[in-house]
Amino acid sequence: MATRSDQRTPAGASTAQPARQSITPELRDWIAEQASAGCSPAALRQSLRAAGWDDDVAAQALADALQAPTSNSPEAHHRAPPLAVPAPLLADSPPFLDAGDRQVGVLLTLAQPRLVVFANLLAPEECDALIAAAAPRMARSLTVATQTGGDEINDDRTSDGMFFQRGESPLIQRIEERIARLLNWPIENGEGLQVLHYGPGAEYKPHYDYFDPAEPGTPTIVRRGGQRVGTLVMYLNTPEKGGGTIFPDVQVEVAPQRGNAVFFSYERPDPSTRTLHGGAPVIAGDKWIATKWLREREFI
Ligand code: PD2
Ligand code: ZN
Repeated sequence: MATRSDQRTPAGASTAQPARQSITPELRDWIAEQASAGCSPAALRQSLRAAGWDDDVAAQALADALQAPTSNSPEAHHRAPPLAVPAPLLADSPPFLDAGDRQVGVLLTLAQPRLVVFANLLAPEECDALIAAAAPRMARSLTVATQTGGDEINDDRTSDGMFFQRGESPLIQRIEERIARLLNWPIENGEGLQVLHYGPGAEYKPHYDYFDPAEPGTPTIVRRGGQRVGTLVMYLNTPEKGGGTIFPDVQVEVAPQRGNAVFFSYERPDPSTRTLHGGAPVIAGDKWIATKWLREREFI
């Protein structure tokens, strides 16, 4: 039987099964992937039984998955249940949040899209140290090529950038721990921090950060950690003019100020989240940011 190297057992099944088993989107996706890799329904049913699934549930899951679109398909995302997303603890409207080693200010919150502007997430020295560590490694920014799942130069993004490895230095590790605490999201689910530099006139045209389910490269991309479900853009300097982060659907513009950050989450890969956003052109001076994208699952 053909199995994917990173997922050898039916998703959702474990040795300790709950009394009532339910057919999760992960299980449906796993079945669809195995079937498209050439595995017969009978062999799949046997695998599910061996993994502890009740035979009736296995049969229903097979019938379901082999006729319904998967949760990554464009037809599916309207009816797919919302994904869990990172979420700062804002229920009692605190002016500051405890991010472990730092109190972070809450300047603005919006419900739809779910958006929060933070103050003093990074100390000025941390911003300077990030820029200094990133500067020698900058190259013309690439974006994920949704046709193939690889990287490509994109004319919509006229900035230079680089990625740090997760935890690659004590500074990066400390900032990542702070972000994980602030956003209530496992550190392992974060992509490596990306630093971008925009010169005068440079911009990042409006886009969504999730991977479009209609693009052919998306299944390859989301194999590593699932969908993106949240974005944190941290401002490492204060441009003289321009360079705000814009949200055209709700006509919001966040002013880039050193140490501050804007966070937004998206519970499905769909424009209904109103998370269309862009980096407005820098009018004078330059702009440095560090972006942390958060995935559904561990990003290896
Ligand atoms: O530079 C920004 O403000 C910006 C705008 C849109 C950054 C990103 N997207 C990003 O890093 O995804
Ligand atoms: Zn973006």
